Amino acid sequence: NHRFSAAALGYNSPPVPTTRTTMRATARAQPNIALIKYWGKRDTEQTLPAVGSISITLADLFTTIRVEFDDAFQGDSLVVNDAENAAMLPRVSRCLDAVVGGERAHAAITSKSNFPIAAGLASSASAFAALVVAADVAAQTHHSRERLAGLAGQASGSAARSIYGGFVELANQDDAIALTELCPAAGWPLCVVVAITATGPKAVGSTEAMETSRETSPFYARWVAQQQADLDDAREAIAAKDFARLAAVAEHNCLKMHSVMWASRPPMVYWNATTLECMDAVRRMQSEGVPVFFTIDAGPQLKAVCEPSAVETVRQRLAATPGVEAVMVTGLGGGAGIIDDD
Ligand code: 2P0
Repeated sequence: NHRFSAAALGYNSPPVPTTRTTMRATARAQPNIALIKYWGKRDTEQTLPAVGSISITLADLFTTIRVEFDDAFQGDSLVVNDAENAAMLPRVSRCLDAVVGGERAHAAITSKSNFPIAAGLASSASAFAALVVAADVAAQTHHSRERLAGLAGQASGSAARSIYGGFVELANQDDAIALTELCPAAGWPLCVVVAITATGPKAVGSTEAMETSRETSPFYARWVAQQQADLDDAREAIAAKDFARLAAVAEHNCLKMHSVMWASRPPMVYWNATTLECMDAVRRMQSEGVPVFFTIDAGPQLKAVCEPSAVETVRQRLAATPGVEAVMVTGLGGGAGIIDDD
């Protein structure tokens, strides 16, 4: 996946400098949805989370990132969904420094996602997971998968989980994180229906919102203290493929995280009226015996997790909920990997 230009190999001699090398690779990663949420940092420099988390990696939403290092580039550049993106570039450049080293050649990065970005759909997770994998192969740094997860997690806490597929646990260690694939996607093939209730960027980014919660929410310390019990409960539910048990702990953990946000100063309420309508639709399905539960992240979209037998019912009911702009249906998928785009 790396290539040396014809000039570097001595063909077409002048006027191209003979030392010029370009190295490139393209990777794809899927977003993940946390069932037991990450909210809060213990170290903002290293982006170390205050709590562990458990997520599912999705199958059909993805971000594709191409990284090309070239000695001749004058600086890094970033194009996201066909538009130059200066705002994200410093964070992307820092991530490349961490993967490749500060002495690296400059890079041209292009990113494309097939779903709305920056709307609470974990686009930073799929983006940074794909970025570290592409950069590692382009620069031939040969990091281990665990190391790549650590590097993705430094750029964005949730991105570490998108290196892996299926059900993934991120656990806190002394001064690092550890990732475990609890169950592969095919081992318990649940479905996710995403109800889009509003598009466009969110009001407050997660990084800033987490800090506000840590500094001001009276519930933050309790949130951190209770997380291990929720992780243990969810891990056991996944091992037993006990849908009702996973549903109960996931909804509880989600509502607890949002309670921390609501009680922050200033308060952070990511939901809109349609989010609540969707929650009500899920409650009604549950009362009818449909195996489904909801989770909501730092945005207004509702994600309904269900057994495959229920996916058509869940899709129809959420699509028919007033205010829902669109629904997306996906299964669970694998971790980040290189793709051949030539
Ligand atoms: C999660 N979220 O576990 C939680 C639930 C949103 C709500 O991880 O500051 O973009 O880059 O580490 O990973 C979103 O936060 O934040 C997130 P940073 P990130 O999925």
